[in-house]
Amino acid sequence: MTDKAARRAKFEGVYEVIRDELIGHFAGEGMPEEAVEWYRNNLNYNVPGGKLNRGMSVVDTVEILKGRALDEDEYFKAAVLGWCIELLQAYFLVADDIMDSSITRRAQPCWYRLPSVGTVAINDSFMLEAAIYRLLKTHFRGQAYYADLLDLFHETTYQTEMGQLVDLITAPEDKVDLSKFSLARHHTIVIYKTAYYSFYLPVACAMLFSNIPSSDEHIYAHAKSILLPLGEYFQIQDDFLDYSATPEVLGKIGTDIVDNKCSWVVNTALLLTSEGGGKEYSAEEKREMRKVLDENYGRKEAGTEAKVKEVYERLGIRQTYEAYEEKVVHAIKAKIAEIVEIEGGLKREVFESFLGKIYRRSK
Ligand code: DMA
Ligand code: MG
Ligand code: MG
Ligand code: MG
Repeated sequence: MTDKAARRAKFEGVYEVIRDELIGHFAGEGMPEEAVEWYRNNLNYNVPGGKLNRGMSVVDTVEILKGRALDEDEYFKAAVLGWCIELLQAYFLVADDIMDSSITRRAQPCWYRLPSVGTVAINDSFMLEAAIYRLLKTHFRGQAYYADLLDLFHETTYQTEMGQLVDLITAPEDKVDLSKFSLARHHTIVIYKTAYYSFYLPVACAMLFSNIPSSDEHIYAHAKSILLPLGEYFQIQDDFLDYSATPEVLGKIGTDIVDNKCSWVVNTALLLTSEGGGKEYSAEEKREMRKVLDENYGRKEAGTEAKVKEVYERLGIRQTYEAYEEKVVHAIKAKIAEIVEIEGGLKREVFESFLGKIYRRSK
């Protein structure tokens, strides 16, 4: 087993413990056996099968901050925090797939798409969220930073929901209006719906766990100033892969074009077909491509999605993306290099490790 696979297996081992603990509590409330079975299925179907980047980052970050390997108890507790983030993610994804009318997730049908599940998935998503607070109560109640941890999860959940709201209302099903889109609107959406919970949350959890006091606000603010741009880059990758990756590799079928989403890809296409952008095309060609986008984006009719993708190919969005990726990674590396490492503060390796996990990812 590679070192990476072994680290993953160890982290997954902790899932078994917390799952059984959650089910044990649920059964202990005298719930009927069929409900116990339902809850177990909900957890097993929706929580463990992802990349686990967010969850494992808590453990990795704690190790980096402490500058040593963790003892068994420290490892277990850090991993519980990691699984709390994976539960938060599972909660958001079960709901997100309903709202985005998605078909598959992690190479299996979306939970709500199972005929035996349907709209019960809405309550199941709430139960995944509630599991976070059970775990925090069981394992962290006695810690001085318990209130900070609760506050962090609540705040982050709210931020994500704000982002989801803007994402959803910018993409009305019945009214396509590409002039409403902009990279500024996209920036707001992705910072809120993705960057806080995927990048800031794991590091802030690890910082609290490592006893960096929340009153050291400047340290948390400094971490945020690097992690939010990293999160924006990550969601731009997600937007790009939605159109460019095969479902076999991605584990999910892209829905952004049909769903009328304010994605980085369509915003880039709008820019390249605007008067100032895309210098290699004549004004006539740009008008023509923009017309194809206006008439085919966000539509359910057969063939419309393919027409939009044709314009993306013609515009060379893949090359634009590659150039974007190199530029943003350069800028993030420059921010990381600015960190002055002091005792009890941040370490450059925390951010380098995150960047290493996502740079040029294909899924
Ligand atoms: C992801 O947005 C954000 C949250 C909070 C789940 P998305 O709909 O682009 O995600 P995905 O592509 O995984 O459905
Ligand atoms: Mg989605
Ligand atoms: Mg979504
Ligand atoms: Mg997406």
